[in-house]
Amino acid sequence: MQVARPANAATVPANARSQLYADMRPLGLTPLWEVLHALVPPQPNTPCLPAHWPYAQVRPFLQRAGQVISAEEAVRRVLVLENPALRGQSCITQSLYAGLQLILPGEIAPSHRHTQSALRFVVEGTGAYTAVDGERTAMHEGDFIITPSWTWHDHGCAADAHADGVVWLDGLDIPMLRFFDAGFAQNHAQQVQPVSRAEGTSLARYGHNMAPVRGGSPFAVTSPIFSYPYERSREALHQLERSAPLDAWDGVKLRYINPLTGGSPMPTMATFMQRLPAGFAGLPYRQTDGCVFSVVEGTGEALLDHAGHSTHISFAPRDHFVVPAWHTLRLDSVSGCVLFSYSDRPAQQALGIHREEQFSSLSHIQEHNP
Ligand code: 1HN
Repeated sequence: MQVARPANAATVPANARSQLYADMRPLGLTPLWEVLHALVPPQPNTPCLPAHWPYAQVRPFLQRAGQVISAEEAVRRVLVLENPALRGQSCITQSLYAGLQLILPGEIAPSHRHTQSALRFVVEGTGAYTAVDGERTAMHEGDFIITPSWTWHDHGCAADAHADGVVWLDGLDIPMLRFFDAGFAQNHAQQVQPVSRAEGTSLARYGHNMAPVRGGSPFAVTSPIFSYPYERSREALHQLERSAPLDAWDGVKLRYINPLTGGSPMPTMATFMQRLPAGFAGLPYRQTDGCVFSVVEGTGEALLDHAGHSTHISFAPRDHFVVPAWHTLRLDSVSGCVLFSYSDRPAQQALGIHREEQFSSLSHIQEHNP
């Protein structure tokens, strides 16, 4: 019996392969062997770039946006932080959205709901509130607030608030829902949803290491606490700085939790708050989850390395920066600082694909990076 032998480059006419590709293209057929290496890279090779949005440069544009459109007309008056390598795609990493939202005194941002989960991290100002599912919470600088998937939410700002209004960071899982084609949205019949619970109810029920005896989880897989006040996170970090050993990579870093599960507050996004003590020089690490940082207090340096390229970000309060997946990061601070951050880690963990590599010395980094 004759055995058909696979052709190799030497025996095949020069144009036979390209002719095959051209002939089968109309059928929606394409050769895997031309793209295999790019599809399954030896290590993550994100198209995202590191980027830094200094607040001193961003703030004037937010204020100008406040002069050209109302929150009501815009629905949400937001400047999107777009990754420089992904312009036009409204995302800061391939899986995460980030934007800075401004609300001015007396304005409302009308009520709606969507399947995308959102986090708010309050950057500047006081006098605004956000409402989730009938309960309002006042927004203070440094507070971390959740809008669970498919819950009605609107925002407002007191008429007597500071004229520059209130600015917060919005973090959403928009690209993930786009990837899954699972996005739905609806407008509420009323611009401002009715209040049905007293302010502070969710924190009293779930925010004191206690939980109601009966009843399940009001927001399914999302935390029942929708505002995590900065006052408490800050105090925890400062106490740990004084009384417990530092982590050589992170300084003092805590993750926010869903108190009913101990897991992340949202199914798609993890959030963190960390303190780098004065004089801290962190060791390098890299993770498969690209991470968005919001600088709360103090100044410092983020030193990134990826595929032979180094990036140095000198950050100040209210700045934002993004560390893409598998970029080696180390954090330094001469004065001491506090950083909020979020990533898609719980989604990766649910899929069993999250990885982290911690380097035990500064020189080690050279050996590992290509
Ligand atoms: C949204 O609903 C908010 O509720 C902010 O404040 C940003 C970006 C895209 C889609 C929905 C908000 C958003 C958003």
